[in-house]
Amino acid sequence: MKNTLISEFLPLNTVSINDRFWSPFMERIRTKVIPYQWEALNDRIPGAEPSYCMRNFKLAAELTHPELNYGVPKDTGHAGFVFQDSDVAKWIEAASYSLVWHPDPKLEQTVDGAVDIICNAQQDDGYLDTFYIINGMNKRFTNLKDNHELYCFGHFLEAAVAYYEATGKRKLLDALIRYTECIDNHIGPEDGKLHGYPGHEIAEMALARLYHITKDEKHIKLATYFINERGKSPLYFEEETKRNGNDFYWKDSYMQYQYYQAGKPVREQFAAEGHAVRGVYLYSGMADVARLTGDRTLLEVCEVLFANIATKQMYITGAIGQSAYGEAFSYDYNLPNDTIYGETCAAIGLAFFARRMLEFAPRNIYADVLEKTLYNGIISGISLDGTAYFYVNPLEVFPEAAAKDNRMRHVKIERQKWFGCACCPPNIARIISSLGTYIHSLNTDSLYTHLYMGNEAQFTIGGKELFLKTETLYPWEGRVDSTFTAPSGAAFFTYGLRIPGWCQGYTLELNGEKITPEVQNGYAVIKREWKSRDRITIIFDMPVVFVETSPHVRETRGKAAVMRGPLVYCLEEADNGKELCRLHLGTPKGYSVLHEQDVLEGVTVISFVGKREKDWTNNALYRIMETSVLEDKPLRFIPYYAWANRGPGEMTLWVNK
Ligand code: FUB
Ligand code: ZN
Repeated sequence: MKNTLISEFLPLNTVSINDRFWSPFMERIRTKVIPYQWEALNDRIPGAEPSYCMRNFKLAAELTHPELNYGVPKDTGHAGFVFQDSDVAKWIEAASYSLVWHPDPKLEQTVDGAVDIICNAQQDDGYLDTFYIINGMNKRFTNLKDNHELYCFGHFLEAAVAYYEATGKRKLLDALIRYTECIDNHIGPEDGKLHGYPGHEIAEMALARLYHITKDEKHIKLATYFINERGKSPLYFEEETKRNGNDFYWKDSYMQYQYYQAGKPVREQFAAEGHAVRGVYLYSGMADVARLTGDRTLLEVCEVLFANIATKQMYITGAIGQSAYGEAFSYDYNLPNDTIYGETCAAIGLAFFARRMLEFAPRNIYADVLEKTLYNGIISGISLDGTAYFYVNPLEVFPEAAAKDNRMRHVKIERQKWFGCACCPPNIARIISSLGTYIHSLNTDSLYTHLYMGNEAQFTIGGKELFLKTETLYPWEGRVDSTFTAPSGAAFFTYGLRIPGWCQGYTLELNGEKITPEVQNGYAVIKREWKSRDRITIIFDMPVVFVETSPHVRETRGKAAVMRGPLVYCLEEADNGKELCRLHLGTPKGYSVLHEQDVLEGVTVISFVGKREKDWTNNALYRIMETSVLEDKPLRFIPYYAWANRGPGEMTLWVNK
């Protein structure tokens, strides 16, 4: 496997999306979210928790260059979380992607301004973290476990690469290359360096991305070191804790160092454990390093970890992280719906992981998870008007419980304008604005389509340049039409189209003729010479289906979820009244599946006559069980991602069978 680049997703600048479902999301990110988040990072949103992010950078810049005056009072300390810097990094990344598909000189100027402030805070030796620049550089690198230096570094690397790729501007990239050198000078295997690694992973995948640009072996070596050193005995975090008198918050927890995925070497970790975002960011970095260095043992662990998540610890929406305690994975088949954590960032991290596994092999198990997260558990994190966010994504809410039951303290029933810990909003912005890089992947002799949406892609295969234009109303309708254009002549290659795991039946046509190509790992593969006007039409059957969970899952016993295509549906109080727990699916005789353009920015609504448990004649709390207690009740389901856009109320995804 050494150095074989198995396949790569087409880069953002070669894919343009024009899609009925996704384009409005992308436009909202561009026109509302990115400008709104810039205001939030500058503490200019009335009524929202201040971010302090840019204020910290300005202060750090003023301390570094006393001749500068951004107007931040000198006695102001660092404010917000230790990882506040990462918010602007994610924002720059999102803005960069949007500049690729929608050039905007004004936005570019704003980013340039932010980059100037950030770079003014950089120290002579390349160091760049406002928490320590403001609080005392003598303390830096003394708490890699908890203080997020390498996390902020990783986010900035991603931002720097994205901004460079979008604009060709090197200022931030060069600053980050210097910061990488600074870290390399302090951390690594050599004597005299700290044998540490990130307490919150992301630097691993960010360094892999930097390496992609620089081809500097030092960069991939550092990523590999972070991964291989993690969890080795003697445990760096333990030694660091003792040496520097740091706290160890998880010492009495069942997780211990596995909270950081550092309780054992990564190759001995076979189930996803600990903080969920950290976990999936680490696994994504492991997949990158495995691919770039040809490390099969690392790939095998990634496969095992992916399977553990997808088959035992993932919600039907693609949400992960079952436990608010530690924002963490918990144990197999434990999938509570109301006390779930399901952080938006964790679903995003899972999409990163799935995308990377697809680069190893086009397998629909990976693409199914990618699609599930994108259409459900990720976009549930943002309101339909793009101005409010969920951090926690429950699958069931009962407003009074969310307010008064301590086990649900973390659950909000309405999206928030911003958060003190605002990791999720800019993370949504960066994944949606980079959606173009999640659709098709390419290797020397094959093109694969993993996600279906309206787009036009440009790629080169066998020395020939080709275009592939896709038109579809997916996920509302199952028909997808794709047409090749081959201006430099026909090209011989394999085209693989994903057959989604949810799909029970489909037809495939090539130039109007029905074909039945071989299906490999969930991809219909067509090997031929492709020429201009070759047209592939795939029509997925998209009936309404009821889905149940494995009998090992206690929380959904006797319940089923409604799905259509990749979308998971839910019931809301706004459509179905109170006490959703009394509703039953029954045995519906027919469904209405109607696209309602004026509902929730345009959604396909599913309605049918189900059942409701009748009122009791007396108002007792208990009674002897009776048999016939159900009455007919029209049920109206909306896509889960669109819930909580019509004011507070109950919601449930799982419904009594
Ligand atoms: O620690 C940084 C980020 O804040 C994590 O990824 C999120 O889970 C939140 O805790
Ligand atoms: Zn988050």
